[in-house]
Amino acid sequence: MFGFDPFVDHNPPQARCANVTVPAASSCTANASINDGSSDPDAGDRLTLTQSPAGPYPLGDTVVTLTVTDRGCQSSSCTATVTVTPGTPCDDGNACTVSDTCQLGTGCTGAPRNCDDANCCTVDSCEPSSGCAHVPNTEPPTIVDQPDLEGGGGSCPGLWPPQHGYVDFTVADTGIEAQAVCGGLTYSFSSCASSQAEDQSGTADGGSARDCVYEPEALHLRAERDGTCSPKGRTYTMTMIATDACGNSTTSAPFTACVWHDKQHGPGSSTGRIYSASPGSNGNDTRAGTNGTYGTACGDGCGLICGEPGQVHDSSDDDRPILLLTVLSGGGVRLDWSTPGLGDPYPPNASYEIWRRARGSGAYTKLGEVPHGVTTYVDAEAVDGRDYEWSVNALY
Ligand SMILES: [Ca+2]
Ligand SMILES: [Ca+2]
Ligand SMILES: [Ca+2]
Ligand SMILES: [Ca+2]
Repeated sequence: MFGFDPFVDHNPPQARCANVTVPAASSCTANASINDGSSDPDAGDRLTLTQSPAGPYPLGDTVVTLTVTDRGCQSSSCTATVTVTPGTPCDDGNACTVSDTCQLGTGCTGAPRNCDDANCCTVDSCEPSSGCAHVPNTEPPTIVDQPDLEGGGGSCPGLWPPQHGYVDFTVADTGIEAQAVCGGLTYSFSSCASSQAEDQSGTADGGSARDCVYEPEALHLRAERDGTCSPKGRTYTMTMIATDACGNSTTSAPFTACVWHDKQHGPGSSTGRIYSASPGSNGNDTRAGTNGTYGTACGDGCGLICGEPGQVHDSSDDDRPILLLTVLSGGGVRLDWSTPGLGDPYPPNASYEIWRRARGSGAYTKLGEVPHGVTTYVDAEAVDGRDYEWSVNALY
């Protein structure tokens, strides 16, 4: 039952070391033994080997001491260098680096990941935890040259004469220009609004519909206005859209074109470019496309939007009286008159007679008089749906 070991320790062990070079493991460290045949002269002795520092060892050189201890607790030691070499593939835990290897000084590192998906319409980035990310590029185009129809440099482009014909415009006529990161820009007409009604019965808008029509690449404006809105002309207000290769779009600033109210006295050349219009048919002449939107009354005409009210006549007509007709919601028509070139009221001390006739019927009928200083009159007897002409005479 009892074992007996006759061993007697006579001699200390003999430690023997050698430098070793080992490649790094994927952890970028390595275990290594510097023992080079350490021994003990005593037959039957057993040796315990201890390295300090213990492994695993980092990249590069580490000086290590080997201590050899025998059964009698006698020991000896020696010193050698452990060299752990770089270059082993590893994983740095960063999805934004690739081809990670163990490298002296920096440990496990790799080259930056290229997240460019060759698609301009995505914004590319990298998250260390998840890798490449691609989110839509939503930056809209920048309009660097807003559209307009002014052409000649004036402030109020006009359509003339007002005989119900269309003036047709292309995208190029507007001069619109935009910039976008991904390019691929296209331009289209996107809205058209008339300041006046589309087809107001009993006035000079011709009984025609589709006065203000747009297609993606074309705009069609009818040279027409409501004559009873004098001195206000008609204003068409448009917008365009610039769209880039990614589908991002920007709407332009609004731009205008006008139709003078006065068929006999057209716009002056100083007010802006004049687009000549061919006579059109009231009913049959229409254009394809999306119909625009329309006002319900006279709206703000050229005189108010495109310049001063006096611009509704050219400069040679500044002494012509202006007669403004307003259809009253409760019935009847209100007349307002002025002589902007000569001062109001004019002539000095004048009073006024108001006359009316059925349109083109010959004789006028006097409706009434107003004293000096009054420049307005309500014709309560005018019947909705009929065409009339009024005359205001100065008495002095
Ligand atoms: Ca021994
Ligand atoms: Ca990596
Ligand atoms: Ca991209
Ligand atoms: Ca019309």
